[in-house]
Amino acid sequence: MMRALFDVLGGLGTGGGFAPDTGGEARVSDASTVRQRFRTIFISDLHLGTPGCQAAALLDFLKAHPSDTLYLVGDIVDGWQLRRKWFWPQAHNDVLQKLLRRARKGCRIVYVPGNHDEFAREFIGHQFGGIEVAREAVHTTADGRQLWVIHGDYFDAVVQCAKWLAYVGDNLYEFTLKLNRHLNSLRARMGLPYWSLSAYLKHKVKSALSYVTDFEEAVAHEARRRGHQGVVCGHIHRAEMRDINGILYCNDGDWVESRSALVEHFDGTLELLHWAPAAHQTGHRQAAETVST
Ligand SMILES: [Mn+2]
Repeated sequence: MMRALFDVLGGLGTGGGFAPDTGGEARVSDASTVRQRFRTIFISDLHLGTPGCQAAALLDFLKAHPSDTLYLVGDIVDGWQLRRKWFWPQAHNDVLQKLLRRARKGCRIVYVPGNHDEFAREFIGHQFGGIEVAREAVHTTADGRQLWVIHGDYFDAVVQCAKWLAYVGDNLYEFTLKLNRHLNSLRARMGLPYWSLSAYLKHKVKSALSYVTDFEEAVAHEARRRGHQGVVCGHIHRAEMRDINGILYCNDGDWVESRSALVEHFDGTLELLHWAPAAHQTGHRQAAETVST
């Protein structure tokens, strides 16, 4: 629903996961790919506890890609949905067990709760089963860049505030329509062609109302203010990696729709991965799920 809402608000296309570090499109990885270890993996918005969570695909992804460090960037368990209706199939247990086993085997796991799992924010500073719970984190890449790691829901309020400012801007726009008439009668007297100030401003206001762009820019702006070189977040279910005014903005996407992750190679290169489950495994997995649920 969130995604649909953002699609309407932002007029989004699909994909578009541009990877500036590798200079190409986001790579598609699947179960047939050779097992590959990464220095760091960032995933968020798993929404365990909802039917939308693609737990089986996530398990395959985690098996195919071990890592030294794993960041869980919020909305891991969907407490909001679980309170309304209990939904907890075996595959969701498997994901939690997989994560705990990974921590036991020496993977550093940092859990930054989001808004759907805000209950976990009570445990900030603690750890369970080797998984550290933190309000936010700063990750240093192998090539020395500092990335601020946050879920991103805080910026809803920032964007709402920006929207309010845009509304004020809209009233100003009404005023400019009047100004436009005067301006153009003046231009006509000077022998200049018609120039639409209102059309120009309308374009400006319209782009100011794009939620996704506002969110991305607000997050990047705050990362810069804090002196980081980049930021990794989730929340809006839109995988992205791009430069925003000199700040590397990374959104690791989600495991409800896009099945995406941000990964760091051992040389510090960052890359967005989209997980495509291998066709021959899908049938097998569905059969297994039917038995276990
Ligand atoms: Mn969220």
